[in-house]
Formats: sequence, structure tokens, C-alpha cells
Amino acid sequence: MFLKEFHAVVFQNVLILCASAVLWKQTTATATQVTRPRGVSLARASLYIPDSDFTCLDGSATFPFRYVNDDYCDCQDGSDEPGTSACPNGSFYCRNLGHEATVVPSSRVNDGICDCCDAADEYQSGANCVNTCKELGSAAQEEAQKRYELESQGYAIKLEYINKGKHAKQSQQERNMALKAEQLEAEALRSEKEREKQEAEEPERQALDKYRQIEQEAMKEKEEMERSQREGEASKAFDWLDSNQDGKLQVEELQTHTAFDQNQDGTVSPDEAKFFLHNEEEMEKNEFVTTGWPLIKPFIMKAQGLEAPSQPEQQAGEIPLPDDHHQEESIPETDGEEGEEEDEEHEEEGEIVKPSPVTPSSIEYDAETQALIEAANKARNAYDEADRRLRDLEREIRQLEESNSKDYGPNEEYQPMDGQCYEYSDREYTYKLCPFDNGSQRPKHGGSETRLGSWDSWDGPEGSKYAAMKYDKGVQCWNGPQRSLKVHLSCGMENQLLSVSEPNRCEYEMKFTTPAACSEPQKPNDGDFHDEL
Ligand code: MAN
Repeated sequence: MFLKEFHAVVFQNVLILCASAVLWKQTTATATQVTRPRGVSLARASLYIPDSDFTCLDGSATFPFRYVNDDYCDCQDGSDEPGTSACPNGSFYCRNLGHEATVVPSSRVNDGICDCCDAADEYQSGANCVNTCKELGSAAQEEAQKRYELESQGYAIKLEYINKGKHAKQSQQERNMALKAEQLEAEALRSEKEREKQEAEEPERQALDKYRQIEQEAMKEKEEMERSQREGEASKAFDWLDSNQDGKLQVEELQTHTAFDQNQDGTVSPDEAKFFLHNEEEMEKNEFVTTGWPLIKPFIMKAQGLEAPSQPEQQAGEIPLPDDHHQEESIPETDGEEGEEEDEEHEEEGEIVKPSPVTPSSIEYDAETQALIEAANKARNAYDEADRRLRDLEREIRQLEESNSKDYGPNEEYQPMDGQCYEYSDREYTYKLCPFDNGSQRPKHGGSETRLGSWDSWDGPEGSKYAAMKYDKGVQCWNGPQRSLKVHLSCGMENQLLSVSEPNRCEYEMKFTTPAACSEPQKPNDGDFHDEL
């Protein structure tokens, strides 16, 4: 205040009052309009009352009103100089009649640069400012009108989406209720079929028990026959290989058979032969029958061309195929009396003969047992069908409940996007977004699809939760995190994936427009372009 008083003294009260009066006149609107100092908005006009002292808007000082806009900064917040550049932190209000009111730093007042379209900020600088508010106002209004029309169309589609979404939710709930009723019936039916199955299976089990013993005996007999066939075959092979008939197989005896020439160098080395004798010099018949023959047999069969039985020709030194000329040297497949003739027939064809298997399926049941088996089969099938129906119903209920529990927006407006997919391609990848399900990436030049994330939740900032979606738990990034995706939604006339980026490795962002994100548009009018008439 000291400086202020000094100021007042220097310029004389009267002079200042006159000057202030002139300035005041310049800064006020016409008498019919609200009077306020230059640079003050209508909203703040009530804080500037010419008949009273002025208190800085931050409350820091109070002084006579004539100090307002006297080109000297008295308030710390600059509020006493809204219409001059005296304060570094003041604000100048451009009324901009015909366009949008703006506020510029008061330091720009009279700096020779036109900041307000109505040129009000350059009232003393001599800058050649032209009032362009009218033109700017009409261009902005045109723009606002276009935006309004687009938003209105988007919003109209959103209303349809809301309708569809609510309808879908309603039908899902109805379907769910119907399915639940069906589920009760299906459960009852399955229990009934299960009981019938048990009732049919019990007599079947009792009847089959009688046959079980026969089956087991048949199996035993079969196994015994196979074992004796194996041993007979091994014994014959032993006798045949044991050329000196001393009851033992020696290295030298095996060396005479090219079948044992493993490295195919034309001779059977002692080591090659010993390999088949468990690395010993000789082998007794017992050992040969149990463990020796299973090792040797594949080599003999190979040498006999049994892998390709249509080539019966042998080379010198090979173990002969069982044929007429070498009957005594051949290795018959079975020792048993039964089937010998048949075996011989097959031996002539160079085949190893196997006895026909005795399996439980070859057992014939009596008519009564057969009828019980058929009845049990029928009951089992009926139960399986009832069980399948119940499980199908349960699956459908689960899917419905999952879909029902999804948050499709405050008015179900995002529901119609569920089940749809949208694509966007850049140079390298085609990206796909299936809202409420997942996002993925597929290389354009071949390669498999990579999941970027599965639907997790709405992820917009506080107050606009529905402005973004989060998809997470995508495919693990090599040496990095699991991939994840954020989708930013904005109002648009159609559902469209606009762009995709990867701001951090394996963290993806998509921009998506949808009518569902449009809000109810406000009709633009002249009042939108200035705050006072
Ligand atoms: C693939 C793509 C890329 C990702 C790398 C990470 O090439 O999924 O988007 O950045 O893997 O190794």
C-alpha cells in the first residue's frame, strides 16, 4: 500500500480519478449491459463492484476500487488487473461475441499480438487486429452441427443396441429358466435310466458269471498252447542250429549262419556270434528256449525274408525257409499234434503259423443269456443317452450363465458386439478383436495365430469405466510377460477397429469406435459460442 499511496500522491487524486473515469468508460459495456471492468467475465462480474472497495480474489488485500485496472499490480493473484498486463499471473477474458469466449493470460494484453478474435486484448497497442469472431463462430457452429448430426446418428444406433441388448438379456433369462426346468426333468430321467440299467445289469452279471469260468479256462488253454508252440519252435531251432548235436550251441556253430552277420561284412565274427549267446562261449538248450530264441528269432526271420514273404529265394549260408527240401532243417512253428497238417501247409508257404485265438467273444451264449445281454445293452444305451442329454443341458446353462454374468454396459448397449469379431491389418499382422472373448494377432505372411489376451474386465479411468476394455492372460512372450491388450473405445457410426499398437513389448493397445460409446448429443446453438448475450 505504501507504493500505492506514493502513486496516488504523484499523480494527484483528481487526475487519477479523471483518468480512471476515462478508463472505466472504455472498459465497460453499454449502460444497458452489465457493467464490469475490462477483462472480467460475466461469471465474475459480481466480484467487481465499482461502488465498493475491491478485495483480491485470493483475499490477500482490499483497497479502493479505482486501483482495479490502473495498470499497477496490487493482488498476488493478479485479480486487480484483469484488463492490463500489469500482473504476470492475471487472466484476461475475451468475450469474443459471435464465437467462443476465451481466457488468455493478462500478460498478453496489448502485446501487439491478437489473441482474442474480437481484438479486445489489443485495445491500446495499435496492433491492426480485425474482429474475426463472426466467421470463426459460423465455422465452429457448422462444425458443431456436423458433429451433432454424426453423434445423433451414432446415438440412434446405440438406442437400437440398447434395445437388442436388453432383449437378448431377457431371452437369455427366459431360456435359462426353461433349461433349468428341463434340467430337473433330465436329472429325473437319468436317475430312472440308471436304476433300469442296474436292474438289467444284475441278471446279466449273474448269467455271465457262469461263462466266466469257461472263458478263463479257454484263455488258459490258449496261453498254454501259445507257450508250448513257442517252446517247440525254440527247441526245433536249437536242434537245427546245434549242428554237432552236442546239446549246446557254440560260437562256431552260429558263425556258419550269415543271419548273424550284423555288420554285413560277409562273415560272422566271434563277437557277433557271442552276442546271441549272451556273451558266453556256449549256451544250453534250456537257456536258449527261454531267453536265447527270442533274441535270435528276429534275425532268422529277417534272413528268411519273412518280413517280405513273397521272396522265398535264399542265399547260400542262410537258414533255409521251411520247404519240402529242407523239411528236416526247417523250424516248425508248433510241436502240437493238432493242427500239424495245417502248419505244414503254411510252412510250405514260408509262414509262421499261429493257432486261431480262443477269445471270450468266440464263446456262444445260450438264448437266455443272450437276451439278458441285449436287455442290459439296451438299458446301458438308454442311460448313456439320458446322461448325454443332461450334460448337454448343463453345458448350455453354464454358457448362458457365463454370458449373463458379463457386464455389457449400463444399458446392455455393448451386448450386440459379443459374438462378433473385427479385424485390422498393418504391414506385418492382421489383428482380430472379438469383444468379450479375446484379441489375437496373425502374421500376414504365414504363421499361426497368437492370442493377445482373453476378456477380463472394463478398464476405463475413474468415472468412465466403459471407455476401455482389458484382455489379459495371452500367450507368454518369449523371455517376457504374458501378452495383454487394452482396447480404447470411442463414439463412431460403426463398430470398427481403427488402429493397433504395441507401446511396450507384448502389451497391445487398440482403438475401436462403436455407436455403443456415443452419448446423447446436445444440440448446438448460438449460446454455445459465448457465455453471454
Ligand atoms: C511376436 C509378436 C510381437 C512381439 C514379439 C515378442 O513377434 O507377438 O508382437 O513383440 O513376438 O517376442
